[in-house]
Amino acid sequence: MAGEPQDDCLFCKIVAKHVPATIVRETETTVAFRDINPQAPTHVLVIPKAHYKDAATLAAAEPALAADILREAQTVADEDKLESYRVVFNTGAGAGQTVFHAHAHVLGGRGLQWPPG
Ligand code: IU
Repeated sequence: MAGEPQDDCLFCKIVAKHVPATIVRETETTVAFRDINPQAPTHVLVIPKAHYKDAATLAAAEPALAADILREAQTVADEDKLESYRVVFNTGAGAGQTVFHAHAHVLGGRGLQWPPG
């Protein structure tokens, strides 16, 4: 069924607390944790507890949950006192997606270049 936990999904295991992560926020529908390989002083991943393979699939199936992710990204930025920050949804292997459970990268705490690589 759409959104059900997947046995082979690392982020589902983080949601279930079967794999450790440095969790900074948790709501009824989302978890936010520090990226294990940070690319900026703040690098937090905000994920839905429900499993969707990418952000577009999540938004199509549960738009309110996609909105929860964006709200949580702002709250993470507020809590880390970021004046500016970037939210990235890598979608598809060609764009650098390596974990196929929807997630927003929240990056900040240093100058960020545009365009990204
Ligand atoms: P990507 O957009 O799918 O490439 O992002 C996946 C991120 O998950 C990436 O930045 C990894 O460093 C991060 N990550 C993690 O935080 N903890 C883990 O155990 C694993 C990956 I594996």
